Amino acid sequence: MQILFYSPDNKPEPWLAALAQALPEAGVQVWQQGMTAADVQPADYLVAWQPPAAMLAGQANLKALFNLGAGVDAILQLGDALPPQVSLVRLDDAGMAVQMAEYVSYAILRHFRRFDAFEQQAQQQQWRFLKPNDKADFSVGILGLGVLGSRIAEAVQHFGFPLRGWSRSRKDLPGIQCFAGDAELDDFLRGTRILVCILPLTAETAQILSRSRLEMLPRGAYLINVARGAHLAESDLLALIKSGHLTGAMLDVCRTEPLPQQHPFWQEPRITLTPHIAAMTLREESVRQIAGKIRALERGEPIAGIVDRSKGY
Ligand code: NDP
Ligand code: OXD
Repeated sequence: MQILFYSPDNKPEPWLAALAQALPEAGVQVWQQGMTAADVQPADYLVAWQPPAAMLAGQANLKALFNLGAGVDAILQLGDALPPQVSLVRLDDAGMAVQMAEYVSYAILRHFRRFDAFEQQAQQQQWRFLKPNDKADFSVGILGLGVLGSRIAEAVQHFGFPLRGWSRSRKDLPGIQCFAGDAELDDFLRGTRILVCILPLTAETAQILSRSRLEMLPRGAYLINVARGAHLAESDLLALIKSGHLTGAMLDVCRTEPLPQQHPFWQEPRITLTPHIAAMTLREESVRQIAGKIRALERGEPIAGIVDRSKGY
């Protein structure tokens, strides 16, 4: 069995060691920029994050492409370069869900408990009481109730926030007011004080956080985007914060990453930025999951996590 590996950070060695340990029977070749089909052995499986189309050239024996992340938007942009008979497999939690739950819980509590305001006071050496917020006024709404969104919901539920979630198909989750489909999005937004976006980036969800949608949130709402930068109309967010409709945002993802130095987000103190670290790919867990799935495929068994390309996730 032959695996072709690619990671844009150009540090394949620890991945090669992990793959060799988990799948000693496999030969693994690293794909590098500039390689042509003639440089590459025919592979059965690709394991990659943000692979360029050139990596797929001439790979006629390919059975599956394992994405080293949950979001497959970058791979689907390759279009026809990824033949339809090749299964595209996303990481299925692999240690990301608990990280996502930690990040979003922190962001919610930091805002709800007014730690963001206390941080600013401390910078000015101010020891001043601020009136606590009332949890009943802080309904948390989660856009996306998949692998990561449902784990966020489970974590947030423990703190007693009123909780609502939105997905494409209808869910029935205890303690969560569930909304489904475009027809119920407006109602979902109107009752959401803290909005969490954990949707995949698809043709339907791109730019979903636009001015008209964010204006449906009640005045004083707060945004947490841990999905993709292209979900958000960035200038609309800034305008709504400046107008006071939104109190602020915590963003782990931006349209251009790294965020350019001149981007106005850096100058807006009500926006908290992190560099796409909400849930990182964990090497050991990911390789263990991928190795298990490759073995299952080799035995002719079905696996979880195959992307439905017609839906885009
Ligand atoms: P899943 O595929 O498991 O879940 C996606 C959820 O979004 C599902 O509930 C799905 O509905 C819902 N959804 C998709 N399209 C629509 C739509 N048009 N209308 C309504 N609901 C929709 O994905 P994950 O939870 O694993 O990951 C979500 C995203 O998080 C990834 O695609 C990635 O972009 C991002 N991510 C960010 C990371 C970071 O560090 N910032 C790390 C990892 C992931 P249904 O259940 O009905 O199918
Ligand atoms: C992912 C990510 O999609 O890290 O896994 O953003």
